[in-house]
Amino acid sequence: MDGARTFYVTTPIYYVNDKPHIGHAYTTLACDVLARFKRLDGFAVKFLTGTDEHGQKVEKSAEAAGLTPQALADMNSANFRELAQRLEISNDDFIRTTEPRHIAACQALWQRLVDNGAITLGHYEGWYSVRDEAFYAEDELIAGPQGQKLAPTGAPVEWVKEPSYFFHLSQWQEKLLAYYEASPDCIAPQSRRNEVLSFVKGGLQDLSVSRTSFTWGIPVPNDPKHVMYVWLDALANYITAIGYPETGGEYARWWPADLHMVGKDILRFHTVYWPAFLMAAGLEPPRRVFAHGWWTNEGQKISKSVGNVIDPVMLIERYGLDQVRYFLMREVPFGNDGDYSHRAMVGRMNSELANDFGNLAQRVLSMIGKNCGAQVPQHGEWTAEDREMLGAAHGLLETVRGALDRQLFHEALEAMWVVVRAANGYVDRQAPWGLKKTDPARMGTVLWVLAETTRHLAMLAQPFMPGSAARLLDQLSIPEGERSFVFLTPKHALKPGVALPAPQGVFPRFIETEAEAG
Ligand code: ME8
Repeated sequence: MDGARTFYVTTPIYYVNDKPHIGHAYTTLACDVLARFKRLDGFAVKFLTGTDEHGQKVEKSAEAAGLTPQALADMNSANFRELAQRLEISNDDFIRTTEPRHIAACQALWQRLVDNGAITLGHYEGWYSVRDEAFYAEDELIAGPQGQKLAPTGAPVEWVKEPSYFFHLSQWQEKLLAYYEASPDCIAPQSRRNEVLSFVKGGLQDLSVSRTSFTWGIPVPNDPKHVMYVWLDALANYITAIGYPETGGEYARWWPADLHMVGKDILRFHTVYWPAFLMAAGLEPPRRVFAHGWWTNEGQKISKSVGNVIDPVMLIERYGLDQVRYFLMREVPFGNDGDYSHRAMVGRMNSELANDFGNLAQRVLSMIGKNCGAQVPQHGEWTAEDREMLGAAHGLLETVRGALDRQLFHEALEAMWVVVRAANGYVDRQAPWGLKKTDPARMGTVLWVLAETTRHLAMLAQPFMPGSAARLLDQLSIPEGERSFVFLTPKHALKPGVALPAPQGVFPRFIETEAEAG
């Protein structure tokens, strides 16, 4: 793949104080769809995920659980790795911030920032939220129900007073604004970009980047009483994984990252702090950060105290992996908040997967099985309607590519379902079952058009629903080596006469039990 265009995509690294939930699954899945799409589209891809293991939050959770921070990190990091496997995530690396490679990279980055005069020793006095692992200014705080001060996220805050190293963020305002200006696509969606711009235009304060009141972190080089601020440590994972402090080889190949996918709550860290750290170290800022929205559960905010946390493994067991992958990517315009509900899940699963796509494939493949000797049929001249159907299928790659380059997963899927619905309409109008006796040659042409349309749909479904798409492609006898998108051309269309295996349904319906329907 040398010389191929590259695509480097990252998930946030997840805090090990918590079990994986739907939010983690969502971010990782979105990156997986992009990584798979780009690989099939001829890119060399690096897809990174992992766990964020240092900081006061993890230290406190470990204490509460009666474990050492390392033991807690080992246990929960394994849970995240396992979730990635359950979701069939195609990540190329899994980074842990307690790994020696990361500690070395972080310390090198720190040293570079010190050498460049971007970090100096001072004294911090101000508000800190352990839950958010973030510092807040007095005027950002809100009043809690008992009048207590809270972070704008609702998290508790405490007053911190200790010696600290500072990163001179205040000096980066103009350069950050110039970076946003020069790369209009570096923050998406647009509303998030506006949020960041107005935050930076409002002025930036220097950032405390070390702590002395606890020890679970990466020691500051030459001053081990201090551990690095967990966000400086965490953000650096994106360059550790490509070999920093080496800046040739792998680093040069992948950096700047094409996309950091994040949730809306961690936008500021990725679009203000991170590019400033990088520029101060003489490195390039990322190409793009996309902030997605948050899920609620049956209309309610998800929270541990309410007890409505959604376990992605439970969803997979109940509805099926590809059904869950499809739902999460289709239900909500990517970037917006969205609501998970059993009804919505079953609705998508039964109407769009089982009825629309599943039925199309099943009808076409079983008619071919019964009436065409279980072989790809011969086709004759195209009618205008045939051409229109095939044209819609051929146009799909470009539409889906355009949508995914803007991370609009829902638009990509909607474009595919426009073709699914058009194909179902075409079957109904052409009624190939009636042609068997009257015009078998025409029946062959109609079924060929439908099978070729199904091939396009199944190929493009691969990034979203890898298992189901593979089963469909198997049923169309598409060899494994002919499933990348260069094969989505008329030249590589289905060859008449190729034997097809017995068709099998790919998208089962969800049957409600009485209790569930109740
Ligand atoms: O923030 N819906 O880790 P994290 C959608 N370690 N997304 C949700 C969600 C929900 N209900 N709840 C959480 C961290 N998320 C840091 C990242 S990166 C250098 C360091 C998302 O485990 C949230 O938006 O708290 C975030 O993107 C992700 O889960 C990880 O959260």
